[in-house]
Amino acid sequence: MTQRTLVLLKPDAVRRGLIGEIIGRIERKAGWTIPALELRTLEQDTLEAHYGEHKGKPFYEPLMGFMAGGPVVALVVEGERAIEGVRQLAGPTDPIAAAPGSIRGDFGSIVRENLIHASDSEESAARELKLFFPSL
Ligand code: RTP
Ligand code: MG
Repeated sequence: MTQRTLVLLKPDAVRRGLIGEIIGRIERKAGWTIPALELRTLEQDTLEAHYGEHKGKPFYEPLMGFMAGGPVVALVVEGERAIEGVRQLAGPTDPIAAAPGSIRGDFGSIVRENLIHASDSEESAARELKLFFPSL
């Protein structure tokens, strides 16, 4: 089942020079491709639309500040079961709970600064792909 998913390398990943390391892991998955990729600083309205499900939670405002604090790399990953697959590469939200070998487990320690976002369902992927790459 070929899927497309929206991935963001968060500002901490870009700032720390981990773009190549993280994209390399995605590229090495057999048959997966990257049909679109862009470095950009996210506007407030894009961020609000993207993380709207978390509005009102205690971590929402600091998350917005963090995500707007530097450029991100937005990319589309396409391939066999890509939605579940990128979530597996990323590991769980809390980098300390994430297993070594996962992106968050290898490089993160702070819950907010967990390096990568990946769509969590087909519905989220459709919504997020339209938000970040409307012409694709
Ligand atoms: P994401 O949406 O970024 O792919 O991450 P996720 O599904 O693993 O986690 P989610 O629950 O959707 O949370 C979104 C992002 O908010 C930050 N966060 N901070 N307690 C906290 O301080 C806290 N909880 C979540 C993280 O950056 C998380 O990835
Ligand atoms: Mg999420």
